[in-house]
Amino acid sequence: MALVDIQVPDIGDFDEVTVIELLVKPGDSVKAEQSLITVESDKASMEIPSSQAGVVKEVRVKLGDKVKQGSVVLVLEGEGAAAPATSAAAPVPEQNEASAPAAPAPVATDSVASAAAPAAAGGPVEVRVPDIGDFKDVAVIEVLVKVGDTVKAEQSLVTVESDKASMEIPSSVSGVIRELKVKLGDKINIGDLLAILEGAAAPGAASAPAPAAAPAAAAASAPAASQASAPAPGAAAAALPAHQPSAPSGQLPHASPSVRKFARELGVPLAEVKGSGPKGRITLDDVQGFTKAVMAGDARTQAQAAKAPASSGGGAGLDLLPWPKVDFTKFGPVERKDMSRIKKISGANLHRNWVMIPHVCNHDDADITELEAFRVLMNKENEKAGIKITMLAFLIKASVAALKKFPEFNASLDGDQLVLKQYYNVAFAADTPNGLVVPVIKDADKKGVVQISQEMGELAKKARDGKLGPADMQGACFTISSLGGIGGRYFTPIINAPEVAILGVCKSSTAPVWDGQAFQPRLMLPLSLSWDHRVIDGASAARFNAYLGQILGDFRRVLL
Ligand code: CAO
Repeated sequence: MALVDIQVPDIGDFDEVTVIELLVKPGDSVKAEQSLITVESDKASMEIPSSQAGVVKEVRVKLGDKVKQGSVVLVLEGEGAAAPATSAAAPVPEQNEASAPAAPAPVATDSVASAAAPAAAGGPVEVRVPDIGDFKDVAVIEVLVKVGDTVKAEQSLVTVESDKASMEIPSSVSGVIRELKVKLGDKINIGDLLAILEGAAAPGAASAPAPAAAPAAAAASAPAASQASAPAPGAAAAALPAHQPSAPSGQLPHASPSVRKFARELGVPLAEVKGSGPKGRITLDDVQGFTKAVMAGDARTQAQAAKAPASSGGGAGLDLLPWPKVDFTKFGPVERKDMSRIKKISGANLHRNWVMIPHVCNHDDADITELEAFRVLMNKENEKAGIKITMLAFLIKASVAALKKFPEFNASLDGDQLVLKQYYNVAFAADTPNGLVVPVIKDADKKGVVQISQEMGELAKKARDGKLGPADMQGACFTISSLGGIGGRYFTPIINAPEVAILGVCKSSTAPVWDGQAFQPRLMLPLSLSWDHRVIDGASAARFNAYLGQILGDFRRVLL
């Protein structure tokens, strides 16, 4: 197998950039397009991917190194067709072109600064997105200024991010922001209007050719963040932080695209994470450390701790007491164990959902005497087929009928809008040795109870074996958490945001039920429905539960 030098591809107008993260080490197998290192200039960071698959033999750069187009990043023992070893001086070979970041070549600061419509001195000036290389439809992930702010030329206005790179877009002129034309989550392209400034001098950069190199001093012009780091569009509800963003820290969250993405997945507000990297850059470890602290109940981060005391009663923060710190060894022997990855992630999500959604829970009982008898009979008749029809499969089918009748339960909140889904994907909580996971039965409305039982069995096995992929756990409209096989009477399940309701089910038991003349022994299934009171009213929830009970009491109603 040939050894191949993987070089820094064409990174546009950047002259030299600093290596801020090494994402692989010798011995690692990498895929084509997998990111190898993260580099950073004053205004942009980007990941440099591998041009081909192979095994890393030698990493030729270290943290803090300056690299430029043609610098050798690492030596790879390539898979498949051998590629000639290349030197930095040779023209970038074809296979290395593929290693240009998916959104390559953010342009240098100075050429960025030239994108303002010239205007009379002091009059309104339009600041537009400059030439940002091959970036298209990049998402605004931070808005760094607000209307009324006075900005200097070169001061960053927004941060945008693609898969592999993030960069700040500075103002081309100084002045006061009169109108902001972009908001978080907007997708922007070259030429789009960012802001209108007034009191602005005619842009100097427009009249003079931009110097070639990005001045190092521009870093000093990065403004204090005026907003906490915010979740990406689409992930809006899912990625909201577990606790309220704190007051501005006065520090722009400084992190590479992969760290930002990781933080968004966990719902970690970057503005509240203290960076331990060079120049206060936030690393993956910092994000993990923050999550651990939140999990341990130490939700008052440095930034929050600096806020007004609890007695201020502003209502914005939770103003909780710090988590008690106890030396348990004083009372007896203890063992410390790291939380599993699943527990850490699901814990952070559950905490956010619990804190942010106004939950209300209704309890009811469904008479499943006939349904259980039918299920047992079906399983007996189909013993040979090897598929066990479960009560949970009937519950999924019954839930679909209820979701159809009460569409606001099959919805998500997006700002002031309700997104009403016209598909019926139902998730179920599955207990695994490593923690709770929530696989999804897709299009449950189009499937019969037998097929649902079969798919559930397969998904539950995958869950226990730790083999569920992201696709298995995405797209749910509604979740059922069944503790029926274990026990208990009722509980209050936490809504799986951005869904708006969840059904908890406990163990059925035979109870005396009055039929108008006498008590009859009936098999009763306890139902606990938690719902988001921002979307659902109490009366609807009671109707939903009652309807569910009617269906479970007589499944023929599903046909109506
Ligand atoms: N009442 C009485 N018995 C019930 C029941 C109910 N509501 N639901 C299931 N059972 C019985 C089943 O009939 C089965 O009995 P048999 O073996 O005699 O047939 C037994 O309990 C075990 O059922 P199961 O667990 O195999 O199947 P399931 O469909 O009930 O559940 C799954 C599958 C994946 C949901 C379950 O294994 C699981 O992980 N449950 C835990 C979910 C959880 O942790 N929720 C909490 C989330 S909040 O922290």
